[in-house]
Amino acid sequence: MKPLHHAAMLIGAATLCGSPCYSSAQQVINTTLLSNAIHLDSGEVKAGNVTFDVHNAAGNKLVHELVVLKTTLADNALPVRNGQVPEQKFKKMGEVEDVSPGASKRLTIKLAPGRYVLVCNKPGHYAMGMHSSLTVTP
Ligand SMILES: [Cu+2]
Repeated sequence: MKPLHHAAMLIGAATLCGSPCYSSAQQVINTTLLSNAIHLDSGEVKAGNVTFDVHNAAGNKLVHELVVLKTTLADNALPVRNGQVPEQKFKKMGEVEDVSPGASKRLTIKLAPGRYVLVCNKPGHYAMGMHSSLTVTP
């Protein structure tokens, strides 16, 4: 009885060994879409798989999105044409389209070290302040 109990304890400990045990572990950024901002709970992550847990909490009850662009430009300094950031001018890493008011969607992408900008590219929304920057460290 006693050795069995011991084995169970070891398995339990192994199961508890989650993300901090491996450097390649999943990193989650809680991303909140607001009418005039995009809030990240962390503006810096390590290179590897990054999951954006995107929640639309905007008070304007509009559908929003999250587009991840690789650029060294400041998040408030992107070019705008007809109310939108010309995504084709950047390396687009991924996006979450059409997040309904109050809803959440997830996006997991692999990011190399560098600087990224996140925007909502619904017409006019970038200019309203829906952008944020993210730094990925080696
Ligand atoms: Cu938006």
